[in-house]
Amino acid sequence: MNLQDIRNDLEHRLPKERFDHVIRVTETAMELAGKVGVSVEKAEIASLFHDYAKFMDRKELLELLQRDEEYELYSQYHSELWHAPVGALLAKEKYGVEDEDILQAIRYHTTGRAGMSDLEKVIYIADLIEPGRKFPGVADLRQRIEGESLEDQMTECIQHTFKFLVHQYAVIFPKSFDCYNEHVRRRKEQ
Ligand code: DGI
Ligand code: FE
Ligand code: FE
Repeated sequence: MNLQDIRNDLEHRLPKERFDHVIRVTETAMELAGKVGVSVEKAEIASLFHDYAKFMDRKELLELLQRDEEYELYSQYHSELWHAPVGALLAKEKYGVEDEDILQAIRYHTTGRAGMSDLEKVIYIADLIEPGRKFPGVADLRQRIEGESLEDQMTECIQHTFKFLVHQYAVIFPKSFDCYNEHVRRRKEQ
């Protein structure tokens, strides 16, 4: 697979700001992957694709989502979540990405899930903390996870997402709960 083709495609599909986010996520994920012993090459591919479908309109996303195994589940939740499974679908169908770990990392980059692989965690964390993120508390989050294990970093990140979602009365995707519970349980058992 020629990664330059994907970059060119992304540059045309996404507004500049979003394209720049994808590049920063890719750099952040590759650096983190190198530190924690995850394939840097897989981290690069998964992050390039993670927001591939972010700027498709709702109707187009819904049409593609109908072909997804988890259509019933996703269709009951906010359309903001749909770009993740649709991104995985397009990576597979348009670019022939077959690696299940990469596809899952794209699919679960927004919500997380229980039993995430290390690659999935790397993408989730990089997406949240890439240097261009400006949300309140991000500086503190970056500081708290610095030098921690991948598991502990993921725990802090999923907790942060929950605080954010609850604060805005968002309806939370069930797999996000599974992810949160798994990490908090592990933390308590330590
Ligand atoms: O695509 P990005 O903006 O880079 O980031 P993302 O894919 O992690 O998140 C996209 C949005 O989805 C973000 O505003 C937070 C929101 N989100 C994440 N999990 C949930 C959620 N929204 C709802 N309603 N429920 C969730 O469980
Ligand atoms: Fe996203
Ligand atoms: Fe993103």
